[in-house]
Amino acid sequence: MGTITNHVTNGQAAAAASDPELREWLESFQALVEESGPERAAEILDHLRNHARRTGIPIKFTANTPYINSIPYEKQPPFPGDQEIERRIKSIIRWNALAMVVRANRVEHNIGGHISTYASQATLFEVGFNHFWRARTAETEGDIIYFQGHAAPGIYARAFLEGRLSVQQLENFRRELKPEGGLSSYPHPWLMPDFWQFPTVSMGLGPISAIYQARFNRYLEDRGLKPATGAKVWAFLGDGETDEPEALGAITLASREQLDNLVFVVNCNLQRLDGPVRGNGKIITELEAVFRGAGWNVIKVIWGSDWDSLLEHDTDGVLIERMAETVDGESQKFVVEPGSYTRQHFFGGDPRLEKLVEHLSDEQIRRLRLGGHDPRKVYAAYKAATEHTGSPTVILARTIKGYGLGEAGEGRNITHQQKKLNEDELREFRSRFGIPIRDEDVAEAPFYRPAESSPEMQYLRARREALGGFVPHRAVLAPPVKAELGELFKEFEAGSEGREVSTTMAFVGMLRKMLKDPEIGKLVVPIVPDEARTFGMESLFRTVGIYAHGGQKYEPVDLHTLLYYKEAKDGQILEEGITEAGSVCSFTAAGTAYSTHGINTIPFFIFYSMFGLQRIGDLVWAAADMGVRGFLLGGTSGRTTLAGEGLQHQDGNSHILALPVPNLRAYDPAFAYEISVIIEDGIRRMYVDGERIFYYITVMNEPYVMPAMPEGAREGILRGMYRLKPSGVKKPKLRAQLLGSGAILLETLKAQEILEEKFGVAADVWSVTSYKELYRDGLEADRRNLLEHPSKPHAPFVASSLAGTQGPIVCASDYLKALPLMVAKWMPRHPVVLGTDGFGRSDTRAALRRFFEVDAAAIALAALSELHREGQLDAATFDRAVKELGVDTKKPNPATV
Ligand SMILES: Cc1ncc(C[n+]2csc(CCOP(=O)(O)OP(=O)(O)O)c2C)c(N)n1
Ligand SMILES: [Mg+2]
Repeated sequence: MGTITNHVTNGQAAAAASDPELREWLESFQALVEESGPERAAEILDHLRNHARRTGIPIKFTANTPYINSIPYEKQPPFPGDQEIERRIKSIIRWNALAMVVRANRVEHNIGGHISTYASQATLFEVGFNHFWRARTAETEGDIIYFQGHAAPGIYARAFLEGRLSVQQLENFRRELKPEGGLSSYPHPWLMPDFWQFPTVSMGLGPISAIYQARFNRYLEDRGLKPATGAKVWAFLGDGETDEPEALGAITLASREQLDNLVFVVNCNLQRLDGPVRGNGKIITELEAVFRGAGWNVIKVIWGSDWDSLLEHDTDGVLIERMAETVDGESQKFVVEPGSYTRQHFFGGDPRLEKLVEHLSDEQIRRLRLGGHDPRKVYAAYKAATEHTGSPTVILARTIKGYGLGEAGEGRNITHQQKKLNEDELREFRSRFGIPIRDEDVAEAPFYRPAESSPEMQYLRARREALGGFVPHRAVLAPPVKAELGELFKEFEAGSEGREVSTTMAFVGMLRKMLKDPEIGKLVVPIVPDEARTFGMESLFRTVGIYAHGGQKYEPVDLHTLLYYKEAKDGQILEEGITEAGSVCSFTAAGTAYSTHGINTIPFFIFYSMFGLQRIGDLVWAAADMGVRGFLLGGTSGRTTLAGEGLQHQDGNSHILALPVPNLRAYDPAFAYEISVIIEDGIRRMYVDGERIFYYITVMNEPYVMPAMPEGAREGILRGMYRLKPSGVKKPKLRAQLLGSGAILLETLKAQEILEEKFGVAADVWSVTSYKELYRDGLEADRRNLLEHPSKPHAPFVASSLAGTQGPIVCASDYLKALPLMVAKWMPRHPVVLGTDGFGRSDTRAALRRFFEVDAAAIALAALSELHREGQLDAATFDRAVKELGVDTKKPNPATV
């Protein structure tokens, strides 16, 4: 203490040496710090800065601090563990993680896996495992950890030491289809439901999910659904990963909401898959500015303990200056080259720098450890992060990709893809980390697990016991919901009694009732991305409130109205603003709380259907992997139902995009009772029976009278189709079967009238609520028929429903024609399909339906045309139909214009 230069960290000391005025200022500032303390010094600096601004003096803006550790050596807490034993444990895990990948790729060339990511991350994980991450127990909530996906081998290798995974399972890394089971490539809760909690490997999804998870944890606390605890959400991400828009896109939410229960750890190994993340720049500096600018607590862990004394002797600040000016591409080079190179190119050129490392051999220079590989530095950062309050923390930890791989990949551009090591490389790695495997065995890359009685194993167990058990670990914690919801939905089966309502309004009515229900009411989580008014949900603002951790600090402009914008700490609605990505993360957090927290929250996320699966499909895929429960509501859906909005808004796609998600049930209902049957059954299946499914339901904004539910329709609604309105014509000559869905069902009913009244065709109308359900069912029947004895064939539901019917089948929906076509083969006759392939337009519903050829006239003509082709209808009647229905047969194909 005492001299100025010891406290100057950015090279200003060098300038001060030749600038007496500056030196004087620095000395008096130093005196201020010593006499009045750092807080007072900071206050005075603030005043000075403000004064300078007021006087019009331009002050440079920087969100950066010097390129050194945020926690100086003097403030570093003592390391509480046995560093030597922890190093040995970590070395063994390193070896097993590497062996797992090497062995897998020997047996099966190109099966893949990653060595170098975990190699760079081992210390960042091990300090967490040994000192920070609490498991969930009956008493403690447990921390939530998003592990970087392709570091999975390291997590498996640790679980192997912990006795949670067998040699056999390790052998079968990436061979999940082996009869005895294997380990999934990356964290996939669907495939390892007792182990992984959070799928992270699609880059960017982990970080944004972690932010909303931390926020959702707060929401549960603020609403009294769980006690407030000190549990943290930790998210590990790669430095390359931060280029994904999702990774950084929600960081201001985290600071705005003061999520001090959230810690990001960015593994800054300066490399991504192909090469350097910022060869010509500095990723740590860039991220520091971004996160600090967003209001995060930023902790840089750049240099290991070996650098402490060098920095202490850097009295002129030249070392810090050199650190700041070295671009990442160059830093990477120092990892690959010998110490002599670093002496010459990093420490060289300035006698003061050269002198700093005079006492070190080239080998010692090469081994100067970086912060992310030094447990003491990492421990200090984690401790500070967990103790910090008021904002989230990001730790920017400098590591080396492929650490310890030497020639085989340490710091090399090829290292991300390195999966095979030869005997020499294995031997070197073994020796470097001191793994007790004999020379003659090393080529085999055998797994190594010390005896149970060894100090390593005892230590490892003791640490995890002290922290409550093993992580990661997933379990289903919530008991089934005990709700009998039939009564709740009864009113919707009666119809709207002449009132015109849209299915969205009907859904909102159901939501309102569910929110009031004594059993499930508090579990319901409505989520909207700034569309509540679009969907007529604003009445809920007042009744259940909009969630705001800090309550409402202003008087809303519409306070005097009945439905004013009410924000409240215990508000129930998650009004996310314009972020479908963020909203779906909330949906996922709420829909997996049955596992994460043991709470059966039931999310209803309603959004513009075009900006749903199409925009955030990968997040929905990850939610599906997690066994999410809840309801996605695609609002204003249908290509021709959303009048006026045009090409980008009108959705005729989403039911196609819902097809690939295996556990997503997708419905396109037309009437209130169809929706209520689907939701009631859905809640029962998910929350009472515990099925790993979730729902996508499209709702529309077109108002019409909701009919009462026909007798016996329930099963058909759920399985995908039912006969809604049989023809009333007695002894007809001609017949037709009209299948309508969602928005187009009413057109189908109109077509039925036209056919009966004008052309003597008796048409039955069917409501198809889900082509996806029909498709799944048909495929399963086909498969059974393929595998089983032909004497007892299985009939697809679509086939048995239409069996015995007569006349052409016409299917019409507001979605792509591919939907009905995929079940066409199981229909008794090949159907005519009408749909809305092509770009939408802005116009009225009637004009759009005419344009896309899905209006009543088009449906009626399709039936007549088919009858004509079959020889049942004469040419003159067909021509009359074209004329009377006003169909333009020369119009271009809407699918391509
Ligand atoms: C969305 C997405 N795009 C691409 C990939 C393929 N991928 C896997 S790891 C990786 C590089 C990761 O680099 P970084 O984030 O720096 O992590 P590191 O391995 O260096 O820790 C890439 C491109 C992916 N998993 N997800
Ligand atoms: Mg990286």
